[in-house]
Amino acid sequence: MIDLVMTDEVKAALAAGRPVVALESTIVAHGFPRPDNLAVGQALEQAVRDGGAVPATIAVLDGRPQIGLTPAGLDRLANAPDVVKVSTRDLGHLLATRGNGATTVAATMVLAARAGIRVFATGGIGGVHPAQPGHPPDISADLAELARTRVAVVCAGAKSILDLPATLEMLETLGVPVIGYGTDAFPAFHARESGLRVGQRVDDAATMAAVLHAQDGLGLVCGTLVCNPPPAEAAVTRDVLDGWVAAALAEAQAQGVKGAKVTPFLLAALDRLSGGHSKTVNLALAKSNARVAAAIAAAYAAQ
Ligand code: PSU
Ligand code: MN
Repeated sequence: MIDLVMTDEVKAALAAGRPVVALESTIVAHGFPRPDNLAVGQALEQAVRDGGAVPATIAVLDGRPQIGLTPAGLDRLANAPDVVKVSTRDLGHLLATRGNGATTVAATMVLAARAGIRVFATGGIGGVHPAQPGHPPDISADLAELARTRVAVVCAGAKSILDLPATLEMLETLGVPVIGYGTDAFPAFHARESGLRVGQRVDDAATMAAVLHAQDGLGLVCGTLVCNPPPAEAAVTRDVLDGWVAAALAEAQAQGVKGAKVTPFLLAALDRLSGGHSKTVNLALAKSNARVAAAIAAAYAAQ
């Protein structure tokens, strides 16, 4: 077995059965521009602590999976020039070649599950990208991972740059539970509503933890999507959002952006087109998700 490098704090919490929340690292290395991104990573860890759990930011450094980062490790993740975006299929090669990687939702789920962490917070998951004429379908590996790895992912839905109806259908096809946390709506990341509904609604952390225990008891191996709408004071309306997204997609198409570069390109374009507001919403919702994840992890550990 590959060794997981854990911080002392994470190791002690897991050994004692205390709540731990996994955090992804692509959002730090590639989701927010420098120099703000280090502060984003720190803020997410603080939000998990404020919610009563231990944060475990997950990444790969020198080919070794990190479950929890030291301050120096987080700094490296945010600022080193050679940190690649790593999804599940990239992990083996990155480990074997001793590379540095920021893990997507999918790769973070894999490593969290290996470490025995049941709850994970992110901003928004990847999903089905809008069809582009002449291009094959682009569907994030986050969806496949949610179908086969037992980690609950607290998010504000799928990123608003995606085809949300198609993403929701794919989650249904894959058998992934999609649960609204205090809402019946499937959030649209920057907006609290997408016009789509979730499968079920849960209003408190204890019930959410009970759902996870019930899934464990059935031996289900899939993940769970816990959809927490963005905080009302930061969220934008769907009309505003639709305008930003249409413009960002048009830029990506005009420039022929493809593959793993699509998501970071669109997030950067959205931020420019929104005059920086997109980033403000992204940070507010990621912190909110970290707090909710901490509450669910605490309730899960207590049951
Ligand atoms: N949401 C954000 N910022 C991000 C991402 C999501 O607000 O940087 C990242 C996540 O790590 C997610 C990834 O797993 O984008 C999806 O990329 P792709 O579509 O290439 O699978
Ligand atoms: Mn893709």
